[in-house]
Amino acid sequence: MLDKILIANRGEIALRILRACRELDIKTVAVHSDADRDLKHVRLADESVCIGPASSLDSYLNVPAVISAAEVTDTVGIHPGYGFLSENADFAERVMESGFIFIGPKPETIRMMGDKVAAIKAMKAAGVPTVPGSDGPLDDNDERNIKLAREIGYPIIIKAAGGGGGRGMRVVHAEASLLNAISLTKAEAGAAFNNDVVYMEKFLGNPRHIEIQVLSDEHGNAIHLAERDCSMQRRHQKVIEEAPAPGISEEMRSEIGERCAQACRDIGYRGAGTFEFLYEDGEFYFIEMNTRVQVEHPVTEMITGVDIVKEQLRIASDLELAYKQEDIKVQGHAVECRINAENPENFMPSPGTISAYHAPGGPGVRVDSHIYNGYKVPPYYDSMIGKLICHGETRDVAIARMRGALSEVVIEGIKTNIPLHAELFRDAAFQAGGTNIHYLEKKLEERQKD
Ligand code: MV4
Repeated sequence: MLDKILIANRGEIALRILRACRELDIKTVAVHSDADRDLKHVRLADESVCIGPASSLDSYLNVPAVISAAEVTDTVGIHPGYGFLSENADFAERVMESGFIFIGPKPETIRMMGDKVAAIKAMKAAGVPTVPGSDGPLDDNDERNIKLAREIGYPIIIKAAGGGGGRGMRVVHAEASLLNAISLTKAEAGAAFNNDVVYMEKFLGNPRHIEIQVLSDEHGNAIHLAERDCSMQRRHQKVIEEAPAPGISEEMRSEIGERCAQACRDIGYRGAGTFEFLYEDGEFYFIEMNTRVQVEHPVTEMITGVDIVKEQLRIASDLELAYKQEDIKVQGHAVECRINAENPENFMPSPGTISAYHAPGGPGVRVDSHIYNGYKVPPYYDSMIGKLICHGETRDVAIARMRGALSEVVIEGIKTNIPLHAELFRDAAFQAGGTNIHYLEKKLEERQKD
């Protein structure tokens, strides 16, 4: 097992990684910005290094500063968490070249998945179902693009190969606007991602966002940990996640899950990963792969009993997965609320000092958060200050526990989105299950009118 790792992140995920290390007897190095000296995981880590000023560009995204901190502390591995440098192939490469273990996939895998055209091509070749589309970059042959769009059938969507997560996309409803949409998306993509490659897909009007968690080791073992439904979102920011996804049968789960696991074996995937799908009319369509641990990993942990971060550390230590596919059984249901320091009415960030904090508890209640009484939420980073996760034997029990937990939690001194969560957990459509990616934005629009 790795002897010592550097946690190249902050907040709740840095604390989550530290907790996994403690269980595995791995020493920890926390790196932090000037603004993050008082983070909980910095206090708990064996060692800590300040790597720069508050601005994340100069600290958490500063590759030489992170590598230097690893060098001075004699670190063996580097865990990037999510966000920041986690899906930066050049960083993963620099980590390896400097003699450290990158706790994640190989740089070439990260690079391939960052190129959405290459990712779709590889996954389609590996038997993962994809969205009908161009199956490659669009060229500048107007006639061919017009013909392709007719064959796919409108509406279609033009996406940037360098985009992802909702950046660099344009929906086209009719042929009259096709060529203009292609040029515009190409120009924007060139400016934003320094890569003007675009591709075409059938546009799905009312899909759900369902993703499959996978783990793959360096000994040819790959398993899936069922799916999560992340459809409750606003402006590409997930608000509530759950596992399993409502209405997905055990047969569908093993069919799509095994295809993802096989794709991992085919491409020699290493570590934890997520296959993102759109799900509409009973069909899965692959859109992107995430090569990191995700914010919403706890709902999967709650229904499978697998500690995903511990498995990442085992895989990076060249050990075999601790589980075979037949060991994985979906047990009950889990829901997660992302708690943000923001105004619940207008979603504006609300940094400041937490003047009172009482965490919820009870059966099936998990809190993944770095906050404490007196903690000052800085204005420089993402506004998520923690996650509340509830598990139960059934979805209804998990939801009832979440309602209780939301009513129990006290966070004073800053505004949070807890009132929004309380409203959603009383929402009839959410309670019924299976709402699509547009549900929350439509509901908020309706609320504006009233
Ligand atoms: C789509 C789509 C409909 N049809 N692709 C947005 C984020 C990026 N990961 C992919 N996205 C979408 N791709 C086709 N062919 C609709 C979206 C989309 C979306 C997807 C997942 C979660 C939220 C979303 C919100 C708006 C649009």
